[in-house]
Amino acid sequence: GLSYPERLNVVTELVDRHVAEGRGDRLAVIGPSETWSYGQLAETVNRIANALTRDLGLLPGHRVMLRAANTPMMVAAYLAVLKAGGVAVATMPMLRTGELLYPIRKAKIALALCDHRVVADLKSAQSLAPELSTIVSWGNGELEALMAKPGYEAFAAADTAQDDVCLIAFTSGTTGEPKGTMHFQRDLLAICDSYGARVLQASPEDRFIGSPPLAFTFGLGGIVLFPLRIGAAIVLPEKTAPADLAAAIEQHRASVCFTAPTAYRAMLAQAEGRDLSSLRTCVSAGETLPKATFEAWQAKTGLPLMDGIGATEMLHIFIGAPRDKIRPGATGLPVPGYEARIVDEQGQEVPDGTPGRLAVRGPTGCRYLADSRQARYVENGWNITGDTYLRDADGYFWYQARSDDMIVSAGYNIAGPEVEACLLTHEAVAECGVVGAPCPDRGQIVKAYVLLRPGFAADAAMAKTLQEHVKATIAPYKYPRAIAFVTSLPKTPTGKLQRFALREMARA
Ligand code: 3SK
Repeated sequence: GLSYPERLNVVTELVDRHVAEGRGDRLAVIGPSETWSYGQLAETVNRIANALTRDLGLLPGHRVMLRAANTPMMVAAYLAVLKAGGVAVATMPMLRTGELLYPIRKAKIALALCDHRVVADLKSAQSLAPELSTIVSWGNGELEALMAKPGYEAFAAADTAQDDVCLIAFTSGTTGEPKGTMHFQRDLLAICDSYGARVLQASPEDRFIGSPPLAFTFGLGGIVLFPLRIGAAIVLPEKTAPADLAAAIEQHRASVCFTAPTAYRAMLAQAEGRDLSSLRTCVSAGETLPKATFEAWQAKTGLPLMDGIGATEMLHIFIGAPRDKIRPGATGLPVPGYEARIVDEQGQEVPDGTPGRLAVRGPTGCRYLADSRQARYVENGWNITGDTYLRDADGYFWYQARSDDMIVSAGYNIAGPEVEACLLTHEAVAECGVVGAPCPDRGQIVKAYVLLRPGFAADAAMAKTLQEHVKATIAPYKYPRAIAFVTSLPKTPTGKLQRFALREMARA
């Protein structure tokens, strides 16, 4: 098993150790306009940690919201919160005012650090949630003025315990409210020392790149924690759309890539002529990896896609396969340190070959922030993932379906009920149901079945209007790419929407 000292601050392990052991000049972060060595990263982290504790009143255990795209400053701000003993609550920059309110209120956040380019929505959220008393932006000189103070270049890491909570990652729920998943200082090392060391097996010469936002723990682990643990470099391109990712791989000779199958497929389609020969390891997660995508990527690059399933609740990937054990079509084997099994509705293990609920346990696991849904997600110490899987006789796990209403589109988890709630705020919508429809490119797309109020025309212009309404109200990636106008929706006798019936219609 993995064991860590009782007193543990992850930033000492992830950053300062490299400097202390003479690796301060090694490349740590390659951004669009700045490149930092490990020494420069350590100093930037220290300057922010001093600003947080000396100027902004941060005490160990305080929660700090972080809001930015994947930039070098976002990485440094994240690490600074951890080094100061705070709790990082990162949010995706595309979240809008309404979506920021829940984490602010639920995690009782008083302080936020934010890239000035995406501060507008956070300021609007602040006007509705005054408990967020302080927002400090960077990129406009505000945070930089504090960081520049004399004596701020050094900072002694907070004396945190290995089981102090250091991050809360919010996951979207199927039934509306997101859940805050809490992770300990030691968890951030545990994923590096299990998946990172035993499955990924990267080297300090590697350059890591990827597209998932750092607020999604898939991105945090793959793009930040795994490289820092081994003293490798992080590449953070300005844009992470598939064509931009391929260009950045070529430009920076990136060797380890973390993204979703959708992005690998799009890179195949859009990266014609790009030199991807620097790639050595390509991890695919966030949605199921079709065998056809595995084969097409291998044909183009000569590399197998390393499939994996993780969960925000578990922090990172818990089933995957090292490259010499990959079976195309299967997600893989439990990551060393984790156990996985298939259980029935009563929690009893089912025989190999039988589909059932995937249950997992290991060094990381689900601890929701003040949420009664904890009991539903954890049964006798086993985390129930919400996916239907089967295990074959060789111990490989094969994905069957999702057990809930979550739509997984291009790696994004989108809760159908949230999109429904948004559509219902439009004057033309009387009723609606939102489900995932199969899509060869994105895995699934968001499809809305809409019943209009009398007097509104069910035409292409209305579909466009509703799509724009969703994009303007919640994060744009959640908008329904397909809209079907209907005259009635399938309901139970008690009037509850039958999403399974809509899913069948969407499959037809
Ligand atoms: O498989 C996922 O969706 C996931 C979620 C959180 C962290 C890591 C992964 C791969």
